[in-house]
Amino acid sequence: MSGRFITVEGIEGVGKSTNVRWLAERLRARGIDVLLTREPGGTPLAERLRDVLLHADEAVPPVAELLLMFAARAVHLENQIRPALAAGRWVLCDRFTDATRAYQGGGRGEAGERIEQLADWVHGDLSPTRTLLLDAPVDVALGRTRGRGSEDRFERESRAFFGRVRERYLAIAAREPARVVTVDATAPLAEVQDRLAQIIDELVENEKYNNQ
Ligand code: Z5A
Repeated sequence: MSGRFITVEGIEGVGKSTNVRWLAERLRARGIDVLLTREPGGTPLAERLRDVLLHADEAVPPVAELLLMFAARAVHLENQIRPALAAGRWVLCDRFTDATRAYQGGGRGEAGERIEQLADWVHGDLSPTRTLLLDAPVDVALGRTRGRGSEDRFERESRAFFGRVRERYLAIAAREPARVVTVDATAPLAEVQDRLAQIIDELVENEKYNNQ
Protein backbone atom coordinates (compact mmCIF):
# COMPACT_ATOMS: atom_id res chain seq x y z
CA MET A 1 0.00 0.00 0.00
CA SER A 2 1.46 3.37 -0.97
CA GLY A 3 1.08 6.54 1.10
CA ARG A 4 2.14 7.15 4.65
CA PHE A 5 0.08 6.71 7.79
CA ILE A 6 1.07 8.94 10.70
CA THR A 7 -0.76 9.08 14.01
CA VAL A 8 -0.50 11.59 16.85
CA GLU A 9 -1.26 10.41 20.36
CA GLY A 10 -1.22 11.49 23.99
CA ILE A 11 -3.50 12.37 26.86
CA GLU A 12 -5.95 15.26 26.69
CA GLY A 13 -4.28 18.68 26.51
CA VAL A 14 -0.81 17.66 25.27
CA GLY A 15 -1.38 19.58 22.01
CA LYS A 16 -2.49 16.92 19.51
CA SER A 17 -5.10 19.02 17.68
CA THR A 18 -2.81 22.06 17.54
CA ASN A 19 0.07 20.03 16.17
CA VAL A 20 -1.74 17.78 13.68
CA ARG A 21 -3.06 20.90 11.97
CA TRP A 22 0.44 22.38 11.95
CA LEU A 23 1.98 19.15 10.63
CA ALA A 24 -0.60 18.97 7.83
CA GLU A 25 0.32 22.49 6.75
CA ARG A 26 4.01 21.66 6.84
CA LEU A 27 3.50 18.59 4.66
CA ARG A 28 1.24 20.45 2.23
CA ALA A 29 3.86 23.20 1.92
CA ARG A 30 6.21 20.48 0.68
CA GLY A 31 3.71 19.45 -2.00
CA ILE A 32 2.36 16.39 -0.19
CA ASP A 33 -1.32 15.51 -0.49
CA VAL A 34 -2.53 15.01 3.09
CA LEU A 35 -5.73 13.64 4.57
CA LEU A 36 -6.05 15.20 8.03
CA THR A 37 -8.48 13.19 10.12
CA ARG A 38 -9.27 12.04 13.66
CA GLU A 39 -10.61 9.24 15.81
CA PRO A 40 -13.15 8.50 16.93
CA GLY A 41 -14.64 10.08 13.81
CA GLY A 42 -13.38 11.02 10.38
CA THR A 43 -16.53 10.12 8.38
CA PRO A 44 -20.16 11.16 8.90
CA LEU A 45 -21.11 7.81 10.43
CA ALA A 46 -17.97 7.57 12.57
CA GLU A 47 -18.58 11.15 13.77
CA ARG A 48 -22.06 10.05 14.90
CA LEU A 49 -20.45 7.22 16.85
CA ARG A 50 -18.01 9.78 18.31
CA ASP A 51 -20.96 11.82 19.54
CA VAL A 52 -22.41 8.72 21.23
CA LEU A 53 -19.04 7.88 22.80
CA LEU A 54 -18.38 11.38 24.12
CA HIS A 55 -21.90 12.44 25.09
CA ALA A 56 -23.94 9.32 25.88
CA ASP A 57 -26.67 10.17 28.37
CA GLU A 58 -26.70 6.75 30.02
CA ALA A 59 -23.96 4.52 31.43
CA VAL A 60 -21.67 3.03 28.76
CA PRO A 61 -20.23 -0.32 29.90
CA PRO A 62 -16.47 -0.52 29.15
CA VAL A 63 -17.02 -3.41 26.71
CA ALA A 64 -19.54 -1.32 24.74
CA GLU A 65 -17.11 1.62 24.71
CA LEU A 66 -14.37 -0.66 23.38
CA LEU A 67 -16.58 -2.13 20.65
CA LEU A 68 -17.91 1.29 19.60
CA MET A 69 -14.32 2.60 19.26
CA PHE A 70 -13.53 -0.27 16.90
CA ALA A 71 -16.85 0.06 15.05
CA ALA A 72 -16.05 3.73 14.36
CA ARG A 73 -12.50 2.72 13.34
CA ALA A 74 -13.75 0.06 10.92
CA VAL A 75 -15.92 2.64 9.16
CA HIS A 76 -13.13 5.23 9.13
CA LEU A 77 -10.61 2.73 7.75
CA GLU A 78 -12.78 1.44 4.93
CA ASN A 79 -14.32 4.76 3.88
CA GLN A 80 -11.39 7.15 4.38
CA ILE A 81 -8.00 5.83 5.47
CA ARG A 82 -7.52 2.86 3.14
CA PRO A 83 -8.74 4.70 0.00
CA ALA A 84 -6.47 7.66 0.82
CA LEU A 85 -3.41 5.45 1.34
CA ALA A 86 -4.19 3.47 -1.80
CA ALA A 87 -4.30 6.74 -3.75
CA GLY A 88 -0.80 7.56 -2.48
CA ARG A 89 -1.93 10.27 -0.03
CA TRP A 90 -0.41 10.74 3.40
CA VAL A 91 -2.84 10.20 6.27
CA LEU A 92 -2.35 12.24 9.42
CA CYS A 93 -4.66 10.96 12.13
CA ASP A 94 -5.36 12.54 15.54
CA ARG A 95 -5.47 9.29 17.61
CA PHE A 96 -5.81 5.66 16.44
CA THR A 97 -5.58 2.21 18.06
CA ASP A 98 -2.88 3.25 20.56
CA ALA A 99 -5.60 5.45 22.12
CA THR A 100 -7.72 2.33 22.62
CA ARG A 101 -4.76 0.51 24.16
CA ALA A 102 -4.16 3.47 26.48
CA TYR A 103 -7.72 4.55 27.36
CA GLN A 104 -9.76 1.35 27.22
CA GLY A 105 -6.78 -0.84 28.25
CA GLY A 106 -4.81 1.35 30.67
CA GLY A 107 -7.64 3.63 31.76
CA ARG A 108 -10.64 1.28 31.92
CA GLY A 109 -8.75 -1.98 32.52
CA GLU A 110 -9.98 -3.89 29.46
CA ALA A 111 -7.72 -6.88 28.73
CA GLY A 112 -4.85 -6.22 26.36
CA GLU A 113 -5.35 -9.54 24.52
CA ARG A 114 -8.96 -8.62 23.76
CA ILE A 115 -7.89 -5.24 22.36
CA GLU A 116 -5.20 -6.89 20.21
CA GLN A 117 -7.74 -9.42 18.87
CA LEU A 118 -10.03 -6.58 17.83
CA ALA A 119 -7.11 -4.62 16.33
CA ASP A 120 -6.06 -7.69 14.39
CA TRP A 121 -9.62 -8.26 13.16
CA VAL A 122 -10.24 -4.64 12.14
CA HIS A 123 -6.82 -3.68 10.70
CA GLY A 124 -4.38 -6.57 11.14
CA ASP A 125 -2.60 -5.70 7.90
CA LEU A 126 -2.30 -1.99 8.63
CA SER A 127 -0.35 -0.16 11.30
CA PRO A 128 0.87 3.46 11.44
CA THR A 129 4.21 4.12 9.73
CA ARG A 130 5.10 6.49 12.56
CA THR A 131 3.34 7.51 15.77
CA LEU A 132 4.18 10.80 17.46
CA LEU A 133 3.46 10.51 21.18
CA LEU A 134 3.16 13.93 22.77
CA ASP A 135 3.94 13.40 26.42
CA ALA A 136 3.40 15.58 29.47
CA PRO A 137 2.56 14.95 33.13
CA VAL A 138 -1.18 14.83 33.81
CA ASP A 139 -1.23 18.11 35.77
CA VAL A 140 0.48 20.01 32.95
CA ALA A 141 -1.74 18.55 30.21
CA LEU A 142 -5.06 18.89 32.04
CA GLY A 143 -4.04 22.36 33.24
CA ARG A 144 -4.20 23.46 29.58
CA THR A 145 -7.73 22.23 28.96
CA ARG A 146 -9.66 22.32 32.21
CA GLY A 147 -12.04 25.24 32.48
CA ARG A 148 -12.67 25.26 28.69
CA GLY A 149 -16.40 24.76 29.31
CA SER A 150 -18.66 21.72 29.24
CA GLU A 151 -16.76 18.47 29.59
CA ASP A 152 -17.36 15.19 27.74
CA ARG A 153 -17.41 11.68 29.29
CA PHE A 154 -13.64 11.34 29.09
CA GLU A 155 -12.83 14.85 30.26
CA ARG A 156 -14.78 14.16 33.45
CA GLU A 157 -12.41 11.31 34.37
CA SER A 158 -10.04 11.56 37.34
CA ARG A 159 -6.35 12.44 37.33
CA ALA A 160 -5.65 8.82 38.35
CA PHE A 161 -7.42 7.65 35.17
CA PHE A 162 -5.28 9.95 33.01
CA GLY A 163 -2.20 8.79 34.94
CA ARG A 164 -2.94 5.18 33.93
CA VAL A 165 -3.56 6.25 30.32
CA ARG A 166 -0.22 8.10 30.21
CA GLU A 167 1.64 5.11 31.70
CA ARG A 168 0.16 2.82 29.06
CA TYR A 169 1.18 5.19 26.27
CA LEU A 170 4.75 5.27 27.61
CA ALA A 171 4.78 1.47 27.83
CA ILE A 172 3.72 1.22 24.16
CA ALA A 173 6.51 3.66 23.19
CA ALA A 174 9.07 1.61 25.16
CA ARG A 175 7.90 -1.59 23.46
CA GLU A 176 7.85 -0.19 19.91
CA PRO A 177 10.67 2.38 19.62
CA ALA A 178 10.93 2.03 15.84
CA ARG A 179 7.34 3.17 15.35
CA VAL A 180 6.58 5.42 18.32
CA VAL A 181 8.58 8.61 18.87
CA THR A 182 7.98 10.35 22.19
CA VAL A 183 8.10 14.14 22.14
CA ASP A 184 8.32 16.23 25.31
CA ALA A 185 5.09 18.25 25.17
CA THR A 186 5.91 20.33 28.26
CA ALA A 187 8.31 22.42 26.16
CA PRO A 188 7.10 25.72 24.63
CA LEU A 189 5.05 25.13 21.47
CA ALA A 190 7.83 26.40 19.16
CA GLU A 191 10.24 23.83 20.59
CA VAL A 192 7.71 21.01 20.30
CA GLN A 193 7.17 21.99 16.67
CA ASP A 194 10.92 22.09 15.96
CA ARG A 195 11.13 18.49 17.13
CA LEU A 196 8.05 17.44 15.14
CA ALA A 197 9.50 19.14 12.07
CA GLN A 198 12.71 17.10 12.39
CA ILE A 199 10.75 13.84 12.57
CA ILE A 200 8.39 14.64 9.73
CA ASP A 201 11.10 16.07 7.45
CA GLU A 202 13.09 12.87 7.91
CA LEU A 203 10.06 10.84 6.82
CA VAL A 204 9.63 13.05 3.74
CA GLU A 205 13.32 12.64 2.83
CA ASN A 206 13.09 8.84 3.27
CA GLU A 207 10.04 8.76 1.05
CA LYS A 208 11.84 10.75 -1.68
CA TYR A 209 14.87 8.44 -1.43
CA ASN A 210 12.68 5.31 -1.64
CA ASN A 211 10.89 6.67 -4.71
CA GLN A 212 14.13 7.44 -6.61
N1 Z5A B 1 -10.64 7.90 22.89
C1 Z5A B 1 -10.60 6.66 23.50
O1 Z5A B 1 -10.94 6.53 24.67
N2 Z5A B 1 -10.23 5.57 22.78
C2 Z5A B 1 -9.89 5.64 21.46
O2 Z5A B 1 -9.58 4.62 20.84
C3 Z5A B 1 -9.91 6.94 20.84
C4 Z5A B 1 -10.29 8.04 21.58
C5 Z5A B 1 -9.55 7.06 19.39
C6 Z5A B 1 -11.79 12.33 22.33
O3 Z5A B 1 -10.50 12.51 21.80
C7 Z5A B 1 -11.75 11.26 23.39
O4 Z5A B 1 -11.80 9.97 22.81
C8 Z5A B 1 -10.48 11.32 24.18
C9 Z5A B 1 -10.03 9.87 24.30
C10 Z5A B 1 -11.09 9.06 23.67
N3 Z5A B 1 -10.78 11.93 25.40
N4 Z5A B 1 -9.96 12.35 26.22
N5 Z5A B 1 -9.30 12.75 26.96
P1 Z5A B 1 -9.96 13.93 21.37
O5 Z5A B 1 -8.60 13.65 20.81
O6 Z5A B 1 -10.92 14.62 20.51
O7 Z5A B 1 -9.93 14.76 22.73
P2 Z5A B 1 -8.82 15.38 23.60
O8 Z5A B 1 -7.57 14.62 23.74
O9 Z5A B 1 -9.58 15.64 24.87
O10 Z5A B 1 -8.44 16.72 22.79
P3 Z5A B 1 -7.97 18.05 23.42
O11 Z5A B 1 -8.51 18.25 24.79
O12 Z5A B 1 -8.31 19.13 22.45
O13 Z5A B 1 -6.41 17.91 23.59
P4 Z5A B 1 -5.23 18.13 22.56
O14 Z5A B 1 -5.75 18.05 21.18
O15 Z5A B 1 -4.13 17.24 22.92
O16 Z5A B 1 -4.76 19.62 22.88
P5 Z5A B 1 -4.91 21.00 22.01
O17 Z5A B 1 -6.39 21.32 21.89
O18 Z5A B 1 -4.08 20.97 20.82
O19 Z5A B 1 -4.22 21.99 23.05
C11 Z5A B 1 -4.82 22.29 24.30
C12 Z5A B 1 -4.38 23.72 24.72
O20 Z5A B 1 -2.98 23.71 25.01
C13 Z5A B 1 -4.58 24.77 23.62
O21 Z5A B 1 -4.97 25.97 24.23
C14 Z5A B 1 -3.20 24.91 22.99
O22 Z5A B 1 -2.99 26.18 22.44
C15 Z5A B 1 -2.32 24.69 24.21
N6 Z5A B 1 -0.98 24.12 23.91
C16 Z5A B 1 -0.68 23.14 23.02
N7 Z5A B 1 0.65 22.88 23.04
C17 Z5A B 1 1.19 23.68 23.97
C18 Z5A B 1 2.53 23.87 24.46
N8 Z5A B 1 3.56 23.15 24.00
N9 Z5A B 1 2.72 24.78 25.43
C19 Z5A B 1 1.68 25.49 25.92
N10 Z5A B 1 0.39 25.39 25.50
C20 Z5A B 1 0.15 24.49 24.53
